[in-house]
Amino acid sequence: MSEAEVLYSDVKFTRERGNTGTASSPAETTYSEVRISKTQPSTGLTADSQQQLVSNGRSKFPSETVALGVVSVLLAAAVIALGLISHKNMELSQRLTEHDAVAKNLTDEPKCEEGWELHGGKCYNFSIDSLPWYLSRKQCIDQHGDLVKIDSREEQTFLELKVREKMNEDEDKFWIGLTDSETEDTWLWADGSPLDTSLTFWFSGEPDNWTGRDSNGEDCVRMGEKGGTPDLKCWFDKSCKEHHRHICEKEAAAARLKCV
Ligand SMILES: [Ca+2]
Ligand SMILES: [Ca+2]
Repeated sequence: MSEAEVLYSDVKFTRERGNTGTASSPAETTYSEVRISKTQPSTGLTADSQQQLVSNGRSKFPSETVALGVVSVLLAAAVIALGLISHKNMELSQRLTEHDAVAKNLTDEPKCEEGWELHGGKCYNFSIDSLPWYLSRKQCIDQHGDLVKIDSREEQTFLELKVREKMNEDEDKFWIGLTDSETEDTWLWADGSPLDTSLTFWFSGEPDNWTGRDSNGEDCVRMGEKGGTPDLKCWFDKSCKEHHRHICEKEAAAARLKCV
C-alpha cells in the first residue's frame, strides 16, 4: 500500500444516557463508534490523525522499551560474566605464581643450621671444644647427626682442607667416626658399616695401635695434618680417651613448604 492510501481512524466513545441500573446491566455498556476516512496524502494531518499517530507511537513504545530492557539486561549479564572470568583469571595467575614460588623453594639447595657447613647435600659441624671420642659422638647424636663417615675421595678432599684451615697447631686434629674398639684392626664406621679398604687415607705408618700412652692401644681415628699431607693421607689411630675436636655430619634439611 502506498503512502497516499493510508487510512486514519477517528474513534469516538459514547455513553447511553438515562439508565442508572446496576453495574451488570447491559444498558451501561459503552459502545464505540469508529469512523474511517480517507485523507489526501498532500494535505496536512488533521488533529485526529495526529492524535492517532501519537496513539500509534505510544502503542509501539512499550515493545521498544522492553527490547531495550532485554538488551540492557543481557549487556549487564555479559559485563558481570566478563568480570567474573577476569577475576577467575587473576586468581589462577596468582595461584600459578605461588606454585612457581613453592616449586622454586623445593628445588633450592637444602640449607644447614647456623654453625654447620653444607657440602654435597650433607651438613658438617667442626667443633670448638675438645672431648674424648665417645663424648664427641654423643654430642653429634644430640644434634641429630653422628661423627663423620667418609665415603668418597671427594668428601675426604673437602674435609682435609677444612680441617687444615681450622687447626691451630699440628696436634689440633679432629675425631672422625671410625673405630676398631670392638675387634682390633676391624675398622667400622659409627653406623656399624665396615671401612672400605680401597678408600682409606691412613697417614704413613698408621694405624699402629700404639700403647705408649694407653695400654689399651689406639682404637679411634682422628684426622688432620696442618702442614698438608701427600694424597690426602691424614688419618691417625689414637686412644679414644684423648681429647680432640670432632666433625659431626648429618643430612641437610629438606626445604619446607611455606604457608601461602
Ligand atoms: Ca686399634
Ligand atoms: Ca696411631
